[in-house]
Amino acid sequence: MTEDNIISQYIKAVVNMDIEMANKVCEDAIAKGTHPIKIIQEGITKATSIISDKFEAEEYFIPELIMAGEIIKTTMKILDPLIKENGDTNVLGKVIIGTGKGDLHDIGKNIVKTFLEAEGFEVNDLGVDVSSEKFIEAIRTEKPEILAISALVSMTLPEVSNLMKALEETNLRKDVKVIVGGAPVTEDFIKDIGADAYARNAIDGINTCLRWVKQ
Ligand code: B12
Repeated sequence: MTEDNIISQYIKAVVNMDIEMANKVCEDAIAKGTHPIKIIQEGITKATSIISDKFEAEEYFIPELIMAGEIIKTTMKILDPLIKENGDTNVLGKVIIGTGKGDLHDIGKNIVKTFLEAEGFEVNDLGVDVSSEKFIEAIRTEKPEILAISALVSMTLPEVSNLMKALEETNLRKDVKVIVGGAPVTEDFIKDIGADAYARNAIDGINTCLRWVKQ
């Protein structure tokens, strides 16, 4: 079976909520030499986009979103160690990462974290539904080079904007580069709130972070 066929089978298994098949196909893909990042970029991304369309079309509901989240988490348990294994061991800089207030999505954030660690960043993950106060406290005490925020639901965007204001008010803004990612985030939003960068996906985000620390 070709690599593209294996990825298609993975997508089909996730969309059909077949966790056993998804795990089996993922393990087969790895055994046949498929790069873990290809499974994320082509498999997970496409599967979640199909599930999202079905959710919007009211073919799928919350239980399917929850199940899809669980399936992807088990895939990431297989892929995580493989990505880190091939990673860099020099510490490039420190990143504070978290999902913004009001948002419980963490799959994308966790992928970004894995990639950052694989590249050699030290990452402190504050988790999900992180308040501005918690982000500010972590920046004050840990002095990271980069603040990475994930926002998947539109209602979290005003919270990210409030966080940027709080960074200015506490005089910490000049000390950190801020990158924001997640489906509802746009370049215009980033400009409006005065963050430094937007990332379409994890690879894009990691490349920006690498550019910053290697400048
Ligand atoms: C799985 C899922 C869930 C799971 C989450 C499980 C988990 N542990 O994360 C559960 C069931 C909990 C869930 C709940 C809800 N969800 Co939901 N969910 C999804 C779904 C289908 C997939 C998200 C996902 O994991 N994608 C896979 C990852 C790999 O992609 P990603 O998150 O986009 O991350 C990539 C990039 O965006 C980027 N990235 C992301 N963050 C960051 C951060 C940085 C710094 C960088 C550099 C890059 C980066 O890199 C990642 C890897 O490439 C999306 C659909 C979608 N298209 O996103 C809806 C979606 C996000 N959910 C949605 C909704 C509405 C909800 C609920 C409100 C439903 C409800 N009525 O209760 C709740 C919200 C609860 C809350 N307060 O957060 C909407 C949001 C609409 C909006 N714009 O506001 C979406 C878009 C579905 C839809 N089409 O309507 N959901």
